[in-house]
Amino acid sequence: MPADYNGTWNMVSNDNFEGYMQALGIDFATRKIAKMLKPQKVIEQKGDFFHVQTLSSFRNYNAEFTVGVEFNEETKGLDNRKCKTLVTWDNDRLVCVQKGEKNNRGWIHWIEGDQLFLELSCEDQVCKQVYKKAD
Ligand code: YOG
Repeated sequence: MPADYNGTWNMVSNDNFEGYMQALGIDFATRKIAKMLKPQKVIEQKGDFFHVQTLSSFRNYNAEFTVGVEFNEETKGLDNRKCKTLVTWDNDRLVCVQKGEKNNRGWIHWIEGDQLFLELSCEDQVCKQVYKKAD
């Protein structure tokens, strides 16, 4: 039985998002706006199938994937790049590798209690985010 990520999760902290956005080549004006956001993750999981929505007042991002199945990801509204993306289980952690123009790109999710953790990596930058489960 894989871990259960279902739910609505609200951001509580966002460490080095600036460095992550710079590594992705996001322009200054967009970074200024994006830094102020407190996005929400809405996750629907059925076994190994995930629908992850990252919602904010500025932009939304939508990802659908099955763990273990590589797919073509286009980061629309983010850095607008194309990646070959694969998400796998590492015990109860979700580990994502985004192969493309940027080196060392990917993310890791895990849950501790009512908190959802996310580490986003690109090149030499790591952004650490924490979300809390909504009531
Ligand atoms: O999530 O890959 O949960 O897809 C990363 C933003 C800011 C837009 C969001 C909008 C990267 C301007 C998705 C913020 C910065 C800045 C809310 C992270 C790029 C552009 C959408 C992600 C995974 C794992 C699921």
